[in-house]
Amino acid sequence: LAETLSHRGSSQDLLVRVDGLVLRTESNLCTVLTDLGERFVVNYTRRLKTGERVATTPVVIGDRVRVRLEPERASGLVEEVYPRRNELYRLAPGRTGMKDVLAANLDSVVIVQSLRMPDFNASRLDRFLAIAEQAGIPAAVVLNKSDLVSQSEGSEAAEAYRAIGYQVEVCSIRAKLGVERVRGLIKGTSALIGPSGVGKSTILNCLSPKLKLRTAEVNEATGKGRHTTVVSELLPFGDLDYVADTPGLRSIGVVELDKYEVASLFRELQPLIGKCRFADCLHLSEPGCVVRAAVNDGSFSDERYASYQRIMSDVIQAYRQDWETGRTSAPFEL
Ligand SMILES: Nc1nc2c(ncn2[C@@H]2O[C@H](COP(=O)(O)OP(=O)(O)OP(=O)(O)O)[C@@H](O)[C@H]2O)c(=O)[nH]1
Ligand SMILES: [Mg+2]
Ligand SMILES: [Zn+2]
Repeated sequence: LAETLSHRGSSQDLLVRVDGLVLRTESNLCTVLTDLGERFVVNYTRRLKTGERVATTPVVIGDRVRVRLEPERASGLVEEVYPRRNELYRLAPGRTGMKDVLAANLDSVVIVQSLRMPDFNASRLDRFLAIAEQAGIPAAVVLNKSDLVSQSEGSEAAEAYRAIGYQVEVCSIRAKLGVERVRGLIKGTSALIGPSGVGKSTILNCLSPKLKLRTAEVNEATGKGRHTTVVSELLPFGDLDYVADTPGLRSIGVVELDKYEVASLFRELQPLIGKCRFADCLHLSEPGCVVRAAVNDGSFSDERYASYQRIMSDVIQAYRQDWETGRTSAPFEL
């Protein structure tokens, strides 16, 4: 009997199980665009284990999923998240040690910063670049609001990062300068990420006016954004592409990173890896260190080295915390 039932059920199953792309997630609902072009808002279960390091949510934008639709298609459930090609993640805010996955299966990430309001901050940009490197997703940089600074200020910041090998576009959406060069950065499935108030939603509205995303003035007194976008959403862009508008991020910390891997997040250090006198060199104060030699001869900038030291100190602190809370049993050594 069971066999007949499951057999009879299977022809129906074909009709009610569909594959699709996650466009948006909110609490435990997500919007899925099926391969047949229909949109459904369906549930997913948060299978969060405690005590173990896990992600804050099991389903993110960009995920490919299989959905089971209930009869009449009134509701549905994500049955399976297909393996991810890549994932962009940061350390979840708070002292959780958890991984906050921002998006999956991206072809590129566009890191948006403003030159003023909020002010450009190289160390913050370096953290965004670091998580993109860790994810192995090609990153480009947009420096917006060039109308608020001198031309030399914009080009100086841009040149520093171009020299490392990143594509950098300086633009002003307000003055309509550089808009098309920014459009050129969005190919395949991309995500715009950055702090609040830098103009991510304004950029997308300018490139695709029908989107009508909500934007808001930054706080005049503090120069900080107001966290206007609250949910990440993957939006159809052009005929074939998708682009995500995401909420401004207050903090970017690395997670699931070993202290020996920090250098690999700095593109200009990649050719130097393995060339120090000691194989376990952390490039802090060891003798015969080629990274510190690069700082001394100016080929690795002081600002980028300062960013390296900050990320290293986070990694060491996280390791110490894991060791104290019993998450790792490996002996602690600096
Ligand atoms: N001066 C100037 N202001 C701009 C420019 N681009 C955007 N803005 C303004 O910056 C403010 C913030 O823009 P949003 O698009 O809301 O910023 P966001 O990055 O989406 O911010 P969150 O959604 O909070 O993460 C708005 O008042 C925009 O009009 C620009 O090129 N120059
Ligand atoms: Mg926004
Ligand atoms: Zn070294």
